[in-house]
Amino acid sequence: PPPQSGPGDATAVAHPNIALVKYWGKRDEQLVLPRVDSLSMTLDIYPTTTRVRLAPDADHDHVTLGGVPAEGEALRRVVSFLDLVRARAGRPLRAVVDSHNTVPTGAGLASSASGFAALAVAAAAAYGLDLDATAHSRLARRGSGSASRSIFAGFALWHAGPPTATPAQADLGSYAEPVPAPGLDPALVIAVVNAGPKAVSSREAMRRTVDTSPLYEPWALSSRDDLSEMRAALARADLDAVGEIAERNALGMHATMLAARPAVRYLAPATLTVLDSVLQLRRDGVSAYATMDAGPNVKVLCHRADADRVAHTLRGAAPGGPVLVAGPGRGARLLPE
Ligand code: 2P0
Repeated sequence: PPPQSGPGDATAVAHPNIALVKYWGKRDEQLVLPRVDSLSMTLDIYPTTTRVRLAPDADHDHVTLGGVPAEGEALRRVVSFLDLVRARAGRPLRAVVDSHNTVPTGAGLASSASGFAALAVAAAAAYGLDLDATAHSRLARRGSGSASRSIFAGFALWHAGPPTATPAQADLGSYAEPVPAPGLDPALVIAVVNAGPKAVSSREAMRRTVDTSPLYEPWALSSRDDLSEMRAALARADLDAVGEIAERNALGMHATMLAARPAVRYLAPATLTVLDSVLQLRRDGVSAYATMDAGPNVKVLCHRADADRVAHTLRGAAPGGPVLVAGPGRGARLLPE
C-alpha cells in the first residue's frame, strides 16, 4: 500500500539541487551557517525517499540507507539530526529511519541535500512538529547546508543570514526561499565521470579552504556580485547570463580549493575533457555552461530544447559514465502527495 504520512509514521521525498552560485565555507559549524548566500536549481531526477517511524520501545535509533544499516559518521549525522527534532518536539522517543537514495552517494551529486531535506520533512511530521516551508528549510540546513535549498521547487536562494547577537537569532536568519524565474526553460545535463565517493568530504574541504586559502576571501566577495547579477539574469530569463555567472562562480570556487594548503582538487582529467566540449558547444552556437561541485562530475546548463544535443556531445566527450538530463524539480514533500 502507498505510504500514509501522519504523526508517528511519515514518509517524505526530496530531490537534489545544484548550486549556480555556490555555498562554500561556514561561519558556524555547529549551526551550519554559511559565509555566503547561494542559489540553486532543484532537480527532477535522483529522488530520495525517507520514512521515519517512532519506536516507543527502542533505546536507540535504527537507520538504514538503501536497506543497509548506517554506521560511523553517516549514522552519527542522522542521530544528531533526530536529536534536534526530539528537542524541539519535546519527545525523547527513538525512531526507525529508512532512506533510499537514487543518486550515487558522496560523489558531488548532492546526495546530502536530498537526503537531509527528505529526513527533515519526514522527521518533523513523525514527531508532530507543524512546520512551514521556511522552518523546514532552517531545520534541513542543520543536517547539511545545501539541504535547506532542496525544500523548494525550481530555483532557491539560501540566505547566509545577517550578523546577529545570539545563536538563536542566527539560526532564524538562515533559510532558503524560492526565486521565480518566469520564462526560463532550462535543463541541466549531468555528465557522471566518476560516481565513486570523494576522497575529501565537502565539510573538511570547506574548512581547509576557509582556514588556508588566500583566494577564499576574494571569491566570497565576488560571489556577492554573482548572486545579485544571477537574480537579475533569472528575472529576465537570460540563460546566457545565468550560465556565464554560474560557470565563473564554480571555477572561482575550485580555484579557492586549489589554492588551499594542502590543495583540495576535485577536478579530474575527464572533468577538463568535458569542459573542453562545453567550450566547443559554445563555439558551435549552443548556449551551454558548466558547473562542478565537490567531485569531478560536470553539470551543464542549457535551454531544454538543446538538452539532447548537449547530452549527445557530452557522451562523446566522456565515454563511460552516464549522462542524464534533468529539469527543474519539485520541492520536498510528504507522501502521498
Ligand atoms: C553547493 N556544495 O552550494 C556547494 C558547492 C558543494 C560545492 O553544498 O557540510 O553537503 O553538509 O553543509 O551541503 C556541499 O556541501 O555541506 C555543497 P555541509 P554540503 O551545493
